Amino acid sequence: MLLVRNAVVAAIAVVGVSSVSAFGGGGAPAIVTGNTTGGPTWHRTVGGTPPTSLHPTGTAVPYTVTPFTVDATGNYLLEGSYPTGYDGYLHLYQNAFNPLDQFTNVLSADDDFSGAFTVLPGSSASNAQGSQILPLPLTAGVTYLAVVSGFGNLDFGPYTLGIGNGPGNVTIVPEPTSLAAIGAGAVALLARRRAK
Ligand SMILES: [Ca+2]
Ligand SMILES: [Ca+2]
Repeated sequence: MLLVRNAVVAAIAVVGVSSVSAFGGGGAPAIVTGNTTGGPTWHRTVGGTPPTSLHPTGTAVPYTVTPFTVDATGNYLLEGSYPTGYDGYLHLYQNAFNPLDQFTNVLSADDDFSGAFTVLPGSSASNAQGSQILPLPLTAGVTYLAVVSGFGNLDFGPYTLGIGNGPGNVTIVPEPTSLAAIGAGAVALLARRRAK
């Protein structure tokens, strides 16, 4: 039951992702654009590797979830850019993400990054609220989940998420359309169970 509920949560969150693209060739990053506006909300953590506490005011922050895999084990970077200037936040989970169980499976989280982006084009100098998760060892074939949200409950909007700078290709899985279909099936399953 918990697994089904998590699948529904992930499917609903991914609906906010509007486009996915990846460059060809070895070690290709994935660049995802999306929007957290109107998304489900969570009580986010305070950044760290791993985070160890919940933030006192970021108690109901809209988020989206982007599952991905890498095809070669090694260090990868995650970056978040928030073009409308709201204060965005980036979390990385492995295997599963439960917004009500923030410290299970969490690897790292970051609020602000002031340097030049590596995976995303351009510099974050004009986007001081961008995020970067430092190179972390990721394992080929494991499902990771990038959670984009905001600093505060009113921080939401469009974003660009970049995952890469590693030895292998980054693949967003599953496609948002097929995941939405899985989510619809899970919702129907829940409805049938509740009807009994
Ligand atoms: Ca930020
Ligand atoms: Ca900030």
